[in-house]
Amino acid sequence: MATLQGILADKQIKSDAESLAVWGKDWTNGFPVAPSAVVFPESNQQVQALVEYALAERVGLVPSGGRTGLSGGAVAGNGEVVVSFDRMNRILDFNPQDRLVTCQAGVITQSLQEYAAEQGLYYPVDFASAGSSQIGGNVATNAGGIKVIRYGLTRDWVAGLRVVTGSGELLDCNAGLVKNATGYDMRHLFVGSEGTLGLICEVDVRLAAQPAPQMVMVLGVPQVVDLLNVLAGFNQRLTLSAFEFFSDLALAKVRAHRELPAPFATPVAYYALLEFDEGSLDAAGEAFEYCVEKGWVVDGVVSQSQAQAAALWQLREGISESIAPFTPYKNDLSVTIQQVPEFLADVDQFVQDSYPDFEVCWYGHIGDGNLHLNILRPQHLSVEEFMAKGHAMSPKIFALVQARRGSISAEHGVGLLKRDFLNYSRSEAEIRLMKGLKELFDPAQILNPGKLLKA
Ligand code: 2HG
Ligand code: ZN
Repeated sequence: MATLQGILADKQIKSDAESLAVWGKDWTNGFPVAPSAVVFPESNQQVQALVEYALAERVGLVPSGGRTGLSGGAVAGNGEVVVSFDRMNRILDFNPQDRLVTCQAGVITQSLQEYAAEQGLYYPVDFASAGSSQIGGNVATNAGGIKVIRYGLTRDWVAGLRVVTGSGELLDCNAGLVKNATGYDMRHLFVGSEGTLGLICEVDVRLAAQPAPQMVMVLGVPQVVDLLNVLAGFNQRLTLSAFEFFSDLALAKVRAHRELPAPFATPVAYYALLEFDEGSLDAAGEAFEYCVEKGWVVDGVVSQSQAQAAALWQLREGISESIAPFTPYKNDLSVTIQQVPEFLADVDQFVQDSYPDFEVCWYGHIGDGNLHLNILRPQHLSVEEFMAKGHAMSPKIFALVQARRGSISAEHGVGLLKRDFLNYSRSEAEIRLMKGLKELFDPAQILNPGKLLKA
């Protein structure tokens, strides 16, 4: 009989109740948490041995990174063994000519950002949970975040992967090459596969040139439709690194939570947060004046120092944490940028018609079409009552997304939360082919069972 003790040292195995509770879940609530053990491999060979073990014992493996996910992708609810990459957290190699850094999957995003800066380079994928999330998890979910309009998603920076499939084979995909026209690029299949096709052990990450120091502007924009006019007005004059938005309700929550000052004296329905190179300040000033003349923007503030830039970013990046105590009904949706105002109005209308006492707290990455929909729980409803209403709401909201050929999960993944709704964004034929790929890479269905695809 195969045993975990035959593969790993005692310190690499945990099965006490507290550890099972901690490593058995991510930031998503509401799913049962019941892993049988948590293991901490230290090498690709140990990961392979764990897959052999799972095949022999017919037990599921749930890969686990920083557990900051919001779709239950790292929840182990069924006696699975959680494979944590916490001990595979070394940077293995750096190659300045190729601007490539090879990371073990458990390297924290922020550590990679800092390492890149030490080399005079830049890792541009960034988001509020960068201090805890891990590179392997970012790749598994194709993490997006706040710089996508300039730098793209995690996928764009993955130059190679070492992955163990559900058959226990270690694949070496693309090895850091820029050009490689030898057929199917399996690296990209693993990006966003949520641990269902293989366990990501190592990632070759391409780094970018360091940008100039950044400046941040926050603008007051009364109408949603004008957020896109402002975006176009700035895009015509300069290169933006970020274009985010939040509603006045979102601002109120984050300000109360972090005791932050208002960006300007009079509240406005929506705010845009823009970031750009300091050399673009004059062009940004021109764009600002143009937007004010047009009546799209009624107020604005620009950072005078790096500290002020960071303080303004808190107004956006602190929102998710600040509303968590309200146990919000959460969704992460996208449509093409041009459809954002109409889509947002559709959702607002639906919520108002169906649940007039619900408040929508809008924010997100509007510059790339990604809206975070958070509906706050009214005090008179218990968490259970509110979640039941949320459950009833989901298919209706997803139908609005589907009507616009949008995505029911723009950047947070499918996991358990969206699994049963995948058909709102992917066709029957696509889902059939996805299941075929799952069968090919994980014939015994041991990798992150029950996530992304229904059995
Ligand atoms: C963000 O952009 C994160 O702040 C979290 O993706 C979004 O909690 C959310 O809805
Ligand atoms: Zn986001």
